[in-house]
Amino acid sequence: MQGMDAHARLFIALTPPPDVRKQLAAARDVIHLRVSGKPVADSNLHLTLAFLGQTPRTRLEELTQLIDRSGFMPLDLQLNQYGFFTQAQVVWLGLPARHIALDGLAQRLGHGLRTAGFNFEDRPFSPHVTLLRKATCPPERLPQPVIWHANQLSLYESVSTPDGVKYRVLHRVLAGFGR
Ligand code: 2AM
Repeated sequence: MQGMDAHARLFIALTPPPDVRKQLAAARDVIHLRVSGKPVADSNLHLTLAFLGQTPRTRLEELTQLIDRSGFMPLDLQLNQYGFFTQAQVVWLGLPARHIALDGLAQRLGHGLRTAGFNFEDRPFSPHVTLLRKATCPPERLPQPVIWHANQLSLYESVSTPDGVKYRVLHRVLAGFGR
């Protein structure tokens, strides 16, 4: 397409339904009362399963098929673990323990991406929702846990705009409706 970059910065993530998005935003705001940092916009809240980075747009169709065939089923997540990535200066909300079905989904996606030859960075999976960027310290007190019945898996493009980064859903699959 004319004027459009041949590559897109992509990642695959769980998209919260509106009620969970509200709870995540509320948790972020409670933390932000005590910790300075840049709040992640409501519309950008997500849980990343696989990060691809710069990817040729010519491979988008292949990626949507891979996501459709990932065997995504609903996941019940209880997010009540707050943390701080010191180097990235990120305050996050995540799970208190390993979640077998979530880990399995991330593994299947990673395996599919590697097998198809995508430029997939194979870091240990550390499921989290980033709430604050450029944060200075970990949160002191924990707000209410967030219960997330996850039923939407999305392919996102990260787009830089004058108003900051925006995450655009390019493709979505609802749990149990993949191919
Ligand atoms: P973060 O929220 O902890 O920064 C879009 O940038 C999403 O991809 C974010 O969830 C971000 O994690 C994640 N991300 C960015 N770079 C990554 C990398 N190299 N490996 C894994 N995830 C990454």
